Order: sequence, then C-alpha cells, then structure tokens
Amino acid sequence: MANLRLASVAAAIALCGFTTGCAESADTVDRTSAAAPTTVGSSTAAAGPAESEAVVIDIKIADGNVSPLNARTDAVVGQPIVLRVDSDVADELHVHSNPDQEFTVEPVTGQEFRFTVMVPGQVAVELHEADRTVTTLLVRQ
Ligand SMILES: [Cu+2]
Repeated sequence: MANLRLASVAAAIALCGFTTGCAESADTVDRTSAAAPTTVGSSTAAAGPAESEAVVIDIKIADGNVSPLNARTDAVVGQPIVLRVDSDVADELHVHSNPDQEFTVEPVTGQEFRFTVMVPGQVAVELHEADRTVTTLLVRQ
C-alpha cells in the first residue's frame, strides 16, 4: 500500500507588511526576459519619451493618512521617477526594485526623491512606518 504524503506547499507570496522590515519578501523579479540580456545591433525601438519625461508621484502624509494608497503607476525601464512628498511625520520610503532603494522622509513639505528602475516588473513603493503601499510601479521594458 502506498502511503501518499501530501507535501504542504508554503505559499511563497509573502506580501510586504507583516513586519516593517521586508527587505526581500517582495522580490518579484520577472525572469522571463533574463534569457536575452543583450540585443545587439537593433536601434532602440522605444519612441523615446522615457528619457525626457519623468513620472511624478505626489505623496501626502498627514494625520496618519497616506495619499495615494495602493495606486498603480506605469513607467518604463530607465525612466526617471520622482516622488514628491509632503509629510508631517518621519518615515521611510522603500522602493522594492532590484536592487531596492530607500529614502528617508522628513516631516516637511516639498521633498523630492528621484530614482530609476532598471529591471522590468512590478515594484512596490512603500512607507514602512505607516505600513502602507503608496503605489505599485508597473515597469515595462
Ligand atoms: Cu518594503
């Protein structure tokens, strides 16, 4: 008699937020494009607004409220992304790109944090103290 044991598969999709330190948990690297790292000889197919136009995300933190919340933001690999932050508390912005990036939020208005994402995929932008996801960047090649 075969005694079948079902292996319990732990769900690997651990959403960031069960602790404030979520360095690796949302490492959702899209590996489908990893097989072709170099495309030799073809001129850039992109129409090219990526370099000139930055994606600007206005973030407001006031009285414990964060805006926007759980938004979605389209971006392109290499495109400048600017987080403009008005806050009344200190916090930490965590960009779950590869590698991840962190920005210290001060309790002041008019802060700007600029970065780029070089690996396509979904990149969560989180506030660790507030424990909120501001937006998820949908970064295309
Ligand atoms: Cu995080």
